[in-house]
Amino acid sequence: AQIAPGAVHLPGWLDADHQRELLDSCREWARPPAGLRTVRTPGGGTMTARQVCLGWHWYPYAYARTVADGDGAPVKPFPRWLGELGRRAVRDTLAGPAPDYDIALINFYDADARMGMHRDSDEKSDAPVVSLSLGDTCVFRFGNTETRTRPYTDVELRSGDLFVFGGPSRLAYHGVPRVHAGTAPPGLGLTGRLNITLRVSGFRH
Ligand code: MD3
Ligand code: FE
Repeated sequence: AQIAPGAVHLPGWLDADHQRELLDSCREWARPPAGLRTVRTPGGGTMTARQVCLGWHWYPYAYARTVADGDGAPVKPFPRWLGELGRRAVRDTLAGPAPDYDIALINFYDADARMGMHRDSDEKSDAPVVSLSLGDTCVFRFGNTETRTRPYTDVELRSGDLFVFGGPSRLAYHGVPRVHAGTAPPGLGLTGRLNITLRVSGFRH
């Protein structure tokens, strides 16, 4: 379903087997070196969702090749198959060119984690962002490009859902006001929620 121009939600895009495979990969990526870390903001706060990056390491508010706010190790490589998955996601949702994805940001939410309203503007490309959800259902808040307040649309994101944000939605404010604990598919073996976003850096390599 199209939520706004360029913002398309495909519930259940990943079947149970593909969800489990992606979860296994996320667990590997979360291991040190350059594994799961707590994101500290320049103002001295900490994000409640913990994160691991592939390809380029994000820290508020720029990208680098090493995990300066973690163990200092080089960021893990972005696998080719993940780029193929991203292109397939775009092909299934939007018209337009097939992007060459080179960044994955993986956010791990426990029951109390949230993400405040923000825009993703640290990439130098306007290619669509691909979002994949695993585990617990969350409330995803999709706003507007002008303000971090109303009007916005709340959508439930469930395990296996795909969301693609391109065109005029690429710079919209968005956030995750809540996670519904205990709603993950019983067979998946995940407590909490995972979100994988695929992005094009637009940087010279
Ligand atoms: C709309 N992640 O990683 S996914 C993020 O569920 C982020 O972890 C949330 O916001 C999460 O930056 C929301 C949906 C999402 C991701 C990226 C977007 C929506 C977006 C980029 C541009 C516009
Ligand atoms: Fe975001």
